[in-house]
Amino acid sequence: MSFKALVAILCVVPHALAQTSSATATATSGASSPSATSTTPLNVAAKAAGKKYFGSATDNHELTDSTYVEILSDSNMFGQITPGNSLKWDATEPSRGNFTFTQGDQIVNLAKANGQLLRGHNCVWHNQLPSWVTSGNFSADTLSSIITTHCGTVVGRYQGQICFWDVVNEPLNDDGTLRSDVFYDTLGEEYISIALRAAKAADPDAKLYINDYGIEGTGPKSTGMVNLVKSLKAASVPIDGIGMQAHLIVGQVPSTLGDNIKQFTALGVEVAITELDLRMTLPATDADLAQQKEDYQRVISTCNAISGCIGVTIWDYTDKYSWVPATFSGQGAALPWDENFNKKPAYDGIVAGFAS
Ligand code: 9MR
Repeated sequence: MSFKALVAILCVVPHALAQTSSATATATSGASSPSATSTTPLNVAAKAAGKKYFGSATDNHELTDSTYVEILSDSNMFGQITPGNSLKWDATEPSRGNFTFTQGDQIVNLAKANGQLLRGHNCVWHNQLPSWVTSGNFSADTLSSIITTHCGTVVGRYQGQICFWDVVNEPLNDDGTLRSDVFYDTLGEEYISIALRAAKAADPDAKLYINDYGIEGTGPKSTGMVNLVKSLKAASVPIDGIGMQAHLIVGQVPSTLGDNIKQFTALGVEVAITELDLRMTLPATDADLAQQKEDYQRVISTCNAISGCIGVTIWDYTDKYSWVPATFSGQGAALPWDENFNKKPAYDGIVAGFAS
């Protein structure tokens, strides 16, 4: 086994990364687009600031793109990888009891070969569920056992290899109440503890998270998360972290981001920013890109200032593979690299955020 692979398996954060990058640091973007000037790789910047990693999501179909893979695989740039789709329920247990890990293994093996940490995403979510789960009309007992088998098998498959797990994804409504889905409607709040306990049994050393969007600023949804974590802790349910997705809009970073991260860490859990991107209306102007740089810097420096905010993951790194345009018509340019792999001003904002 290589040193790099061993480091990843032990969930240890490697030290003393070189201050160099194989990626081109000052590539210019399109004829007139402003580009980044920093030569500091992002994971190096995060580690120098005392964070565990700076990471990126990725997806299997992107791994045939050699330019993409070369940048993704640079552990000075990305110290952590999240599989964007391949560990979800529809990918891992498409029919009951039949587990498939080909896609998941591909990304896990890539990260291990690169010496990168992994975040598992996810065990239980209302979305991307196979119809056998949503339409099974299962009793509470049966669904409980289905969740236990699913989370236990998926987390157990990668025991000792995936350091952080989004065990429960997006459980909250915007008003802070629990979302209606097949799990909640059948089992009530208990489905969350069933999933967390199964994950804990399968990998006692993994950090177990609840992950959601719209909990970046204070408000009813963040309060709902606080109450949920309090109630889990009161019941001795294993919970280690809150994942703040942070799918944000340029010019609209919540002013209460720092206060909110602090109210989460005050619960005795860690916080990770798990899916950061900052979208804008297209076409992107130079002013938009300058504002985006400021916004990335603000999010990163806010996490940087709070020791319980342990790392930041962007939801893929290049606009070429962002989820945004397909979901929000007319919007995009949300990531620090443009679709031609040129670094945007946002890149400098991230480096400055870790340096502040
Ligand atoms: O990036 C994922 C995209 O490829 C999928 O089509 C989509 C389906 O719901 O899920 C995307 O990832 C989501 C993540 O799992 C949870 N938070 C929101 C992300 C963006 O939609």
